[in-house]
Amino acid sequence: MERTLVLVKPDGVERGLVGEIIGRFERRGLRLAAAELRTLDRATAERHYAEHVGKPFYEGLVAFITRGPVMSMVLEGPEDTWQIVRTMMGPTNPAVAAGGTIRGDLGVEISQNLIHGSDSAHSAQREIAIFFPALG
Ligand code: 3AN
Repeated sequence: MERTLVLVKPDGVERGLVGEIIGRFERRGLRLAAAELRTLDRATAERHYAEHVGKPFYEGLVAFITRGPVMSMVLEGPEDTWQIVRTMMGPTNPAVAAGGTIRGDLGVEISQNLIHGSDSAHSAQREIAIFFPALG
């Protein structure tokens, strides 16, 4: 069993897509291990996006992720569950995401790309510790 962190970002919550997105993961066979709707403070957002500090889109990214509630969750499944989730999400830029992926079916803009998923087993561990320290 392996766990990964997923966030439905503020755009997804605002558009009422939380159920649609969680439903896709559940239908695929992944299990919810934890979930909480919360508005991130700046410190948590900065911790989460530490690898992007200094990039041109960093300030916009922090403003976006803190503008309203995110649905944070831990999903559980087989080995490399983080990879299953990433494949279902589609690439970072929804404009080039294939149909059948979450971003390809539901989004069009990179700055409003609906969802975050950990990009490795190591990132999953780090991010779960930020959002759900009790699971660590
Ligand atoms: P992903 O969310 O697919 O893991 P990352 O980790 O490379 O992508 O980027 C984190 C977030 O930063 C993305 N979800 C997106 O919102 C934003 N982002 C990444 N690259 C760009 C870019 N070139 N322009 C605007 N926003 C970006």
